[in-house]
This record gives sequence, C-alpha cells and structure tokens, in this order.
Amino acid sequence: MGKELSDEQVACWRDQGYVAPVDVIDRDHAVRCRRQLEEAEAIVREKGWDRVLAYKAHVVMPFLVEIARSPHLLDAIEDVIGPDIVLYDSDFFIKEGHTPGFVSWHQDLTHCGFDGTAMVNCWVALAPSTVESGCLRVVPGSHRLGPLEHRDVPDPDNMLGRGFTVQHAVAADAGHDLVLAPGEASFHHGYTFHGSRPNTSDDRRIGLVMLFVSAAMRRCDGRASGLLVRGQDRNGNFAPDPVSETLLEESMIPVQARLTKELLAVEYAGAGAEAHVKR
Ligand SMILES: O=C(O)CCC(=O)C(=O)O
Repeated sequence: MGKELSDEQVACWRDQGYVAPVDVIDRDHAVRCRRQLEEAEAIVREKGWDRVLAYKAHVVMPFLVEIARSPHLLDAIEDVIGPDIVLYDSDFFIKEGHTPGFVSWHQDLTHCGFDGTAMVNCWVALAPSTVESGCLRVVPGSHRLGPLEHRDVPDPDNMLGRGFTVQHAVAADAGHDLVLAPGEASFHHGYTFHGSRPNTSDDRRIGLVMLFVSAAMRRCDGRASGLLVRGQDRNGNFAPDPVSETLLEESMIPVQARLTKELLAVEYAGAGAEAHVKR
C-alpha cells in the first residue's frame, strides 16, 4: 500500500504504465473548475492571446495550482515518483462535441531532455471522458519499450500540431480506454504510448493535463523551470515558476509566453520548436 494508492494501483503503474481512475477532486469542484476554465477561454478569445492554455497554464491559473497542491493528489503522485515533486508543465486538451480532433500515439518523456524517467502525466477530467467523447487511451505495458523514435505525420485533425507519432506498430486492439467521470484522473508513465479518438458526443471533452516530475531529475540544458509542490529541489534543478494571484493576471501573460518558448526550445530542439504544438 502506498500513501494513497493501493497495492494493485502501484502494481498497475509498475507493470502496465498507468493507473486509473484516481479520485482527485469531487464532482462540484470539477464543475467549478470547468466554469473557471470557460471564463478563461472567453478572456483569451477576447484578448487574442496565443497558447495561454496549451503550455505552463499553472503560471496564469490559480485554480490549477490549487489542484496541483492538493495533499491527496500529491500523496498519489509521491507513490509513483517519490517525495520531491515539481509541476513541470500543465495544459488543457479540449475537444468540442462532434469534432474530428484526435491525438496520435506518442510518448511524453522522449523529447524532454531529462536524465531520468520519474515523470507522471496526470490527466484530470473536467467533463465526462467516455469512449464516445474520445477519452484518453493508453497501450498497457508500452512504457517498458523505453524511448522510441517519433515522426511528424501531418493531419489537420491531429491535435498535436505536426502529427507527432511514435514509430512503433500498435495493434488495432492494443489501446485501453481510460473512462473518467469529472474530477477523476488517470496517471500514465512518461514512456507509455497514449492518444485519443474524436469526440462523437454532444458535450465537450475537457482534460486538464499536469506533468509532474521528480525534482531529482535534471534537464540537459540545466535550466528547466517548474513549480515545486512537495519536498525539496536539493540540487536546484528547477528555476521556480512564478504564479498569478488571479485568473489570467495580465502582467503574467508575457511570463507564461517566455516559459513556454523556453520549454519548447529544449523539448523539440531536434524536431523544430513547433513540433508538438497542441493547437
Ligand atoms: O487528451 C488527449 O486526448 C491527449 C493528451 C496527451 O496527449 C497528453 O497529455 O500528452
């Protein structure tokens, strides 16, 4: 038994490279977060800001930081990556009802330039995430393949801008659907193949993605940034991400833009800075 996860969940993480569902926030809280997100979307549209919800969203969204700091969630994250925890990146993957957007099979960690593997993608549902709405899917056990080559396979409907796709055959029946109710999360390992299908439901499918890493990991350029949410960054591997006091504090928008630029420049140096642009 971990601090929060059961023995079965810890074993599923180790052997299959994912855990789901994990209770993160209650249903009412998820409804409030969805409202805040939709308020933020309206502001972003009106101001014409770019990529504010696609990378480093925690810098400008206090409600996201509140979730990331919740002791209950951090106990579960600690069970899989240890006690020194940094929120490295965060964003929203949103599919409108009856739209063709999909996500190709890929790994998260391969291009991040870290010297270790202690990363967890925590995907929190802020709307029903079902087979019909195009829930997140994983290929169980694929994390054991380690880092694999990816290529751009352009498709206008792929939500990973240039069609970032792992170069490894995936059988048609290999994907496992991670069906989640609002407030529930899935965790997957940085090497687990994951992707998703289009939303054929009437509602939006909203995923809040938080990438947590161990503060013990160092990025190749030695200049990663992130928000330390538990424990210590003993070697100073992460410059602290500043965070807004209020939703989309205007003075923080250029800060979020700079941190996004720095993140993309390292992650996709080989493939071009825009290789993984989400929308
Ligand atoms: O939300 C999705 O469908 C895909 C999410 C994803 O690819 C990611 O978090 O890296």
